[in-house]
Amino acid sequence: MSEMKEAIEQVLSELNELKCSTQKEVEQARIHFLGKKGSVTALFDEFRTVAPELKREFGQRLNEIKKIATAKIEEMKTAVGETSVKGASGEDLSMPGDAFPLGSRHPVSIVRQQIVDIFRKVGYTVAEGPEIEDDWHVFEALNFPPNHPAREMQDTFFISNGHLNPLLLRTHTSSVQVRTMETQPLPIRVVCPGRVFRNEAISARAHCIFHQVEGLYIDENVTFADLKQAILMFAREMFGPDAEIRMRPSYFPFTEPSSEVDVSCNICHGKGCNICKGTGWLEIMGCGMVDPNVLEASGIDSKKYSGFAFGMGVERIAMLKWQVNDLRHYFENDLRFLEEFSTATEV
Ligand code: 2NM
Repeated sequence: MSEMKEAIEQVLSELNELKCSTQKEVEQARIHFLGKKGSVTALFDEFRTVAPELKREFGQRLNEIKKIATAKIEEMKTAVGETSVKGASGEDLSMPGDAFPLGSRHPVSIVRQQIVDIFRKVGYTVAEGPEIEDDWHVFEALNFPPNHPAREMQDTFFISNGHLNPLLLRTHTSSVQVRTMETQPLPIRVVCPGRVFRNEAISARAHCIFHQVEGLYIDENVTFADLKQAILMFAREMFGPDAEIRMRPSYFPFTEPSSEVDVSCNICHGKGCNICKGTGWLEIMGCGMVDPNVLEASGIDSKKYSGFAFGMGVERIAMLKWQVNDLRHYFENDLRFLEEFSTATEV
């Protein structure tokens, strides 16, 4: 029976030295000791040949060994983390998954949201409308004369022609503001973000699709001073508290007077750089007092009410913010460009 004793000692010392660092090793150890052909199982097989008078002693010893082996395996399982869940082909379903790379917001989307949020904070609501519009909402109601060049085929994408009120792709989101004036009660404070379409040759500075945010404020006694203050507020929220604005006279069919707005260059702070072409100023938007003809066309009494409106290109604001030098970057979806904005934390 000395062989049996030796075998027992051998198994005990192996159990003593057992160390596992993975689930797989624990399972291999379990098979090694307690599996059908395991060493502990083998001792029980051998037990059958033990002389009757020794059965009691060996029996107790073997039961002890089995207990020790089982406890040791359990201990190892806990030590390496017993959370494994096996899939159909044995893979560990509890393993953490591969990190899925998150995309980032498109710069146009980030800036459009920023612009809208600046005006929402001071009480403007957001309105959206159709991209396919009719002549009335894009031109007629906005005081465009019948022969205005913007109405020509080469500037506007027409969908149906030859009607009194043809369908076309909107060239500005002012059409949404016309719809707001036609349907909403006064006073009106609204911003209209959206995609607009112009039949232009694509270049670094022009694209046939771009994004606008336009704003409209109508109430009794709204003045140009209110317009100026609203735009100064916007410029400082967007470009920082030191931003200054200046207004240059301009012309739009839907506003009178009309103005172009520049913001002080946030790159060189007026010293002159190639972004502001040495002028210290960057053009950011157009604006003006809504022409009484526009109010009347939407059924608003221009004797009682007045208002201001403004419009800006989202791509242009984003270009100034991030010094993007070519509009086409916004539409090419080159990941090397888009990933530049993955750390732009602004909503
Ligand atoms: C601009 C510039 C100036 C404008 C006018 C209107 C409306 F509908 F009230 F007449 N909406 N937007 C406007 C005025 C837009 O964009 C450069």
